[in-house]
Amino acid sequence: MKDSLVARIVLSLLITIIISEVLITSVHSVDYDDDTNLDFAWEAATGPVDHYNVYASIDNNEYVLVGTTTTTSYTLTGEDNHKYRIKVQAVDAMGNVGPMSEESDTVICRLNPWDVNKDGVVNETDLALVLQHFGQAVTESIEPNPDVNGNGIVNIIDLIIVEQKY
Ligand SMILES: [Ca+2]
Ligand SMILES: [Ca+2]
Ligand SMILES: [Ca+2]
Repeated sequence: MKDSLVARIVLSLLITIIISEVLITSVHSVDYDDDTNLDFAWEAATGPVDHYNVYASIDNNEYVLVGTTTTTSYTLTGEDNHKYRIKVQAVDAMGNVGPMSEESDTVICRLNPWDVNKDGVVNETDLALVLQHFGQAVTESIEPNPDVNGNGIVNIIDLIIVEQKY
């Protein structure tokens, strides 16, 4: 009985003092990225952190360990039209692992989002797709996606972006 009490006290010390939970802060103001470098950042855990384990979920699949870092940021390499989220865990030099963080915001990798129908050219077809959905909310990752700037609504801004890339 005594032994297990000691073990429990040591364990709770590990959790509360050595490593705190990591608070994720996404560096994206919008939830899509138009290149393949998807940058994630988080606040440093308190305690003697040696490194962080970074887990990623692609398209809502289960989280997989993708790498470790000694800094408080990580860059995932995205692929076009896939969704990415991460979770992070702090680890100390003894290998004690802190609690898993909350999920980050979802970042959608969308290369050339102004080419709405993804045929390699920006032309009247893309403009027409934006106009067809003008004023509509876009909450899901749909294809083709007329919400060019990824802010959840199809409006004049999306039209302007397509016209600029025409
Ligand atoms: Ca980027
Ligand atoms: Ca097009
Ligand atoms: Ca929009």
